[in-house]
Amino acid sequence: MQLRLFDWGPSPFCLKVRSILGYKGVQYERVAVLGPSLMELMRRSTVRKVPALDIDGRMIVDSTDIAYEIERLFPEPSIVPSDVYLQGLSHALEDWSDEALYFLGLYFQWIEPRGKPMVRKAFGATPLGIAARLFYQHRIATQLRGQGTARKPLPHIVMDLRRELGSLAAMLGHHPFLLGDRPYLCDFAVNAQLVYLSRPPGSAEILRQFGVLNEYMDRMKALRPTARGPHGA
Ligand SMILES: N[C@@H](CCC(=O)N[C@@H](CS)C(=O)NCC(=O)O)C(=O)O
Repeated sequence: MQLRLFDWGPSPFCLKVRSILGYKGVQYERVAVLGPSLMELMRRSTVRKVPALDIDGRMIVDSTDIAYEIERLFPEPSIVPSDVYLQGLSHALEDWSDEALYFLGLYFQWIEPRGKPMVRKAFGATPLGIAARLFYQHRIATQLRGQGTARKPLPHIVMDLRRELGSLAAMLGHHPFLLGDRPYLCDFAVNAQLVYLSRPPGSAEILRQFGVLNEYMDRMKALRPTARGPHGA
């Protein structure tokens, strides 16, 4: 089986997929999307977002769909709880991090002034990089205003982020992972957004105040592929 991941290094959704593939020990080719492969992605996906995973010529888009397809093809170690209540909870937490936590990261990366130099660096100074950055700068500002985050003053957004991180810290106070002793899909999703939030200075300084979350991120980073146990050393 041949897997090609259309990937953008800084994207939390790409990190989520890369870390699931890594945890399951799946080999794949990483295709950087900012370059010649962009045209291939545009041609083969109507969603036109990354991550997108080509599995033997079949294109799967959206990190959630990709995660479930990886789970189907490579079931061990499983990232979906067998208990249906926990399955529901894992999905809800995954969707919350993808659809709520993400917008806070996006704000601190693209709108809050201290995040902007990192965006410039990530896109680079090639004509394609500059054009893509300006295009997304406009699109993301519009998106964040429409979604509501960018209409709030900074102290309000800081309060929102503290509340989100506080709720995660409370959940992680008693268990190594969100739903207990082993990581599930929700952990890969949440951790990816935390890593994204750990980069721009504005959100990084808030995240640093939650020691439990920093330990959790270290634990997620230390996961190793294993077909035998629930999680590696
Ligand atoms: N719900 C999607 C979100 C993916 C997403 O928003 N990806 C961003 C990069 S972080 C993207 O491709 N943006 C390009 C665009 O919107 O045109 C997922 O989980 O995969």
